Amino acid sequence: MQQTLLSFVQADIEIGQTKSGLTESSDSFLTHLHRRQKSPFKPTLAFDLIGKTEQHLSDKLAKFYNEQDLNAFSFSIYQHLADLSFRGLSKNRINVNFGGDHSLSMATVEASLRHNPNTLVIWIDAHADLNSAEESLSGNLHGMPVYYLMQKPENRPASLHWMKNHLPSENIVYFGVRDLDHFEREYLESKKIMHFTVHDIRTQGLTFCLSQLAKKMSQFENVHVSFDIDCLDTNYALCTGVPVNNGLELSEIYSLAQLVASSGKLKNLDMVEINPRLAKSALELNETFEIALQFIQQITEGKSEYASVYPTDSARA
Ligand SMILES: [Mn+2]
Repeated sequence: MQQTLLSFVQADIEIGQTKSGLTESSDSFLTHLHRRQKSPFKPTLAFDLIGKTEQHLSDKLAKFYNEQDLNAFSFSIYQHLADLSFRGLSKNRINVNFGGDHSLSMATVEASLRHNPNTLVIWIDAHADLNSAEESLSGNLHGMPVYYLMQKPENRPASLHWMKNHLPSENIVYFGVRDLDHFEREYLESKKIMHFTVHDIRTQGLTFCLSQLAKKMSQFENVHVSFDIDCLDTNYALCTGVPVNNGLELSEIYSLAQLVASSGKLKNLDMVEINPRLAKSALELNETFEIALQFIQQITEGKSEYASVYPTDSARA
């Protein structure tokens, strides 16, 4: 059977939020994958392990309410992750960064931009993750990555000077976003950042939204997809820290995945915020990893051979 080889980085970082367990996600996913490889419905994906980087929650939670808090923290793990992700990309195949919380995308998007500044980021998430430390109510870093990616390097706090590239506001598109605070809403409007809320997708139609996205993708050489599992509706087992209802359906994320696959431009992919410890059962965790696996397969190969065997929209209808 023809297999697709992908680079795989274990981005076991969980300090961007407050629930332990995200550092176990990539190992659990690999266990799930190995079990699946022994089943009759073998995935066609194979992963080349590039490396692993770990940052566990310690007793003292990392909270960031201002620049001083950011500068008091060592981002060496993030810097290391950026190097690993860049190494994965340099192998001339699609790289997957399996998280971890969404703060890790500061490092992986930095790697994508280092690889090619002409990169479009597609941020698939219930949240915009667009707060500065000063604007954040929670002080959780996983709500801030896009803000710091979009800052000019010289304006960033000293602890983020390892980030050499900046993400222009026209280089990002949001998909599935629906839980925005006032600051983020203003930011999206003032910077004219392209975004498709779930409401937009339902009122304008998925086909129209995807055609707009396709037009945007055509202006770029490379695509980085940052996939937060909480983009999906809470009907699905998500095992995630900040679920938001009225989310995307599986068929919608698979259509998006196929569009990206058909462009042939995907280079780097984040899969974040699946916390095995938040699963109510082993079955529930399996379902979530199965969604992740199918999404990765669809977005890298443009097909899924076993979608009918495992949970799908129709099975849940
Ligand atoms: Mn997120």
